Amino acid sequence: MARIPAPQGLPIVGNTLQIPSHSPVEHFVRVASRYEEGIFQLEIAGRTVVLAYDPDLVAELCDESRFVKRINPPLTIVRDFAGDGLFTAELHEPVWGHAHRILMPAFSQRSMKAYYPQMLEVAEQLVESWAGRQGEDLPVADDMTRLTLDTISLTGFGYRFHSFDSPELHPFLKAMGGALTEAMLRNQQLPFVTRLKRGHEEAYRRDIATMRALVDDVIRQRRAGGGGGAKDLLGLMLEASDPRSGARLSDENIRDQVLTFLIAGHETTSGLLSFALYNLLREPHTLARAYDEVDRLLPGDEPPSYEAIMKLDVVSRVLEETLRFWSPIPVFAVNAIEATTIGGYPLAEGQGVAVLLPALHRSPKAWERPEEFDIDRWLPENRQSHHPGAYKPFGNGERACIGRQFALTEAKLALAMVLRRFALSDPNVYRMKIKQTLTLKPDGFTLRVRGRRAHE
Ligand code: MNH
Repeated sequence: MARIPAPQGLPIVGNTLQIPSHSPVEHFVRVASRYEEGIFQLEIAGRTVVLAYDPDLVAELCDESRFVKRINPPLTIVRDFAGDGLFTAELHEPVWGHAHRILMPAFSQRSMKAYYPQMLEVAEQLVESWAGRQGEDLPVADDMTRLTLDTISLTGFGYRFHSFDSPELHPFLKAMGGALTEAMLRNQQLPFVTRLKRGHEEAYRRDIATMRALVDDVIRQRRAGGGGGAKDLLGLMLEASDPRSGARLSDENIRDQVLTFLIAGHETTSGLLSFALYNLLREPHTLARAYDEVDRLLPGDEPPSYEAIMKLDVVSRVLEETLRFWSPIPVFAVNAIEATTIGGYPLAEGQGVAVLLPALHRSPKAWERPEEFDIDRWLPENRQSHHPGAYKPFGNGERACIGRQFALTEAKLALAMVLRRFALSDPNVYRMKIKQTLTLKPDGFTLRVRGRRAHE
């Protein structure tokens, strides 16, 4: 049987010390470039971590009869604050099924149409805010975070952060960034090191308390407002029961879900939009096609209709190719249900395998000219030839992203509103620098806008 390639480590600590604590994924991608096999393993903090990025191997890992998502580090650490919300619950915990079935209807295409007026309201705030700052360096990732946080909280919970009214980001975001970064660091530490870092522990507990206090406020406001009626995420969680078992969600579980959605529902979409704007500025030809499309499908100054946004094709493909090139979630993991092999490599029962998306999404085995940003890969006639294991920005199977349509609807709308109103430029010639806090974002990326319409 084949042996999984493994870079040499040190006794006891294995490869732990070779991994830069604030950019583990960039390190993994560098290591991946050395192993054409599309799989390697590391010893990190006492655990054997297998990473795979060969599309054939990933296609096998996506077979749900053989592999299942289990809650291992770093997700066990994220569970400190997300509890048994959808993202961090075990598949076999009954509460995962209850919440999944109660919430699925809230993510149907029909629900997206129902959320659309509120999505539009927040997208208009972004555009107004930028209209007042023409010629300034705009902090892209921060403003995309304002947009996506306000969107999920307003549509999901009827709660307003008013992020565009303040030059500072909301304290919730600072607490969340701190907690996610700490989870990433702990994932690479031996437990005794974590225990030694008392200051980190205190800051971590404070950040979690800050996030929980906000969640309590969201729920309190809803209950004070009569609690009832709303068909948004919070309304469903407070009132609906699981169609299969009749079970309702406990108050504690609702808190975990609200926090899960506040985090999962904005952090990644903010990264997607930031990377999309970065790509458009690097590809003037694609940018020109996008301007052209919004001018054609969204003429005039009227707010665009939901139906018009759904017709956007170039903008859609910009997002799909952005998710290939820069996946905001760079890694997801599955575990072998039984001892097995993939491509001849042995895996013990329960062994975790992390799918390394940046390497998979640029695998020369699956993609022609993988380093080129080419939205025409996503034309219907070209899609058919895609390798079935080569593109997994939203994870896989039953545990794949529940918010995919939500993210794509929101991102299409925001990008279209920006492109219709502004010419984008990057006089500072930004060079990509990734910031990782479990998810990825372009660090320090700014752009400038000026009105495209004659009177601006
Ligand atoms: Mn989302 C799971 C990527 C937007 C809510 N999401 C996942 C997974 C990936 C992912 C990958 C699987 C993780 C794993 O296997 O461990 N999500 C994204 C990306 C975007 C995104 C790239 C935006 C772009 N996600 C959103 C939005 C929401 C959301 C928006 C909510 C409104 N995601 C979730 C939830 C899960 C999830 C909840 C967990 C689903 C489950 O396991 O039941």
